[in-house]
Amino acid sequence: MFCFQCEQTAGGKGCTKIGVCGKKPEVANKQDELTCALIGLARAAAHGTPDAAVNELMLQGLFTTVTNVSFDTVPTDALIGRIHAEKEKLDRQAQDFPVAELWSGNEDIVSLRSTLLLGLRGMAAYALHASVLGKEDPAVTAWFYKGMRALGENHTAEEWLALLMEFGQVNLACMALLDEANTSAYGHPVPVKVPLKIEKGPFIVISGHDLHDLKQLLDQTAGKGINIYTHGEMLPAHAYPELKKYPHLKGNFGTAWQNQQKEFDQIAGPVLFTTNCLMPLKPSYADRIFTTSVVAYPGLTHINTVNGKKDFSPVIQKALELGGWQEDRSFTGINGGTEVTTGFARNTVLGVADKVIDAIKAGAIKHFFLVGGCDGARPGRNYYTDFVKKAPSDTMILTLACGKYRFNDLNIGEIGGIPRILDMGQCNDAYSAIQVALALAKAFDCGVNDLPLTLVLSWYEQKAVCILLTLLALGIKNIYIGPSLPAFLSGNVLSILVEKFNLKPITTPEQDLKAILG
Ligand code: SF4
Ligand code: SF3
Repeated sequence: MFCFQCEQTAGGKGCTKIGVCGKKPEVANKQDELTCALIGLARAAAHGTPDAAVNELMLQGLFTTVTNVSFDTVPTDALIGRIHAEKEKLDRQAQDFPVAELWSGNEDIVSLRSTLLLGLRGMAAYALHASVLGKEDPAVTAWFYKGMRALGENHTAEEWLALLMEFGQVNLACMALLDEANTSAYGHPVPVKVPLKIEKGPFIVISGHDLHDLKQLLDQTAGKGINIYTHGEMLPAHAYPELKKYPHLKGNFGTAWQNQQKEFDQIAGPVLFTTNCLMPLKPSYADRIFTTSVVAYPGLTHINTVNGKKDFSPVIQKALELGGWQEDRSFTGINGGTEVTTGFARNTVLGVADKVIDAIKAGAIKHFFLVGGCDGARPGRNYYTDFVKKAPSDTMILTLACGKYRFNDLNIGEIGGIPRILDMGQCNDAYSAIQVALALAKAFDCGVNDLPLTLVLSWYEQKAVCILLTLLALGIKNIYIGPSLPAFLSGNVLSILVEKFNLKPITTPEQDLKAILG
């Protein structure tokens, strides 16, 4: 096996024996085969018109290979079979890409090609979430084929860089599509305080990014005496009016994904994983984990879509069987807080834009930091907690994705009635952050790079890759990135990004704050 797609890759170079994430060699090899089959499908699509089912296969195939999504070869094998069947229908001549060549060749070319592939994997997740809500952008869909075909072609370094920038723009369109899908289905997020307590009685914890799965689960549990708690990236769901209206959507359980093996120990309710990040199971809770969509783990009950609907009865049954805890249980965030706030997506923040602009002009707000991205297990990730704690009291912290659990239970005060930590949502809500930045730049009649705004990002998996490419494609410079640099960026490719975009690896909170604030 070879895999170097995520931040925790072995030795900062690549997993070759088994994944640090727990992915076994046979799973990694099967996912390579799947990727090569998808390149074959993209080639075939150039000679025919892929229908909705083929488009969905493309998204599912790419999303399956995202870190902490699938630990099972069986559904991957089934996908490969379906991809080959569709490829035959589109063009019998089209060849899969040779698996042996997927990660080999000139170091810089492999780096650039891999960056595009990993970005496409991330974007597929967003496109799939939008598609289950009935939203599709033909230009985005078409680019999956273009990008996957490109992986099987020879390009110069300049051409690969141009493809990466084009991809970044397409991913912006994809995040806009998902924003439109989420807000048109569930309304615009509003600020909301979310308790970290589990009430007595049966409950279900739902993890991952898929709001449509949550909606179906809420409908199917209504009036059954079962409470629903979000976990990980599902937290921002509480802010959507059409989801928050359910009285049994009670609160949030646990923190970011890497703490699940500890937090799920002896949990008295089932946990449903709608997307990443699933970790290898521990015996103390293995009997109560359920998967759906592309998430897969051997031996677990998987909830399939039948006629466009999911039947969560097995999860509901498990919740009733386990019965929950006999008394309310209080939990805290990483810093001891008992509640967290979310819902500061673009509509809310732009709704108080006048106040924000006045506060900047009056000097009450000196700087904005976007401190967000994926979380992970590395000790160096305390940087982000310390950064937020040490940021001066006249600075605002925008945040998103699961990296926020490092500090979202902190109370660091308000500026002019606006909390200093503003949770904008999931990783894909980077779209909201971009909209806010563009609106501020317009109000001040300057470029985004001239705003008192610095992005301090944490990365882990491939959705972070597609977002970073979008930010670079928008010309955003001076982004701080950590806790370590991607193994898939070769020395030369990294030099180009540093030179062109002034991409900076994080150092210490003190040093970086000093450099930013001068
Ligand atoms: Fe290693 Fe990350 Fe790949 Fe897992 S996803 S095998 S940890 S590089
Ligand atoms: Fe987190 Fe896995 Fe990336 Fe959507 S849930 S941000 S790591």
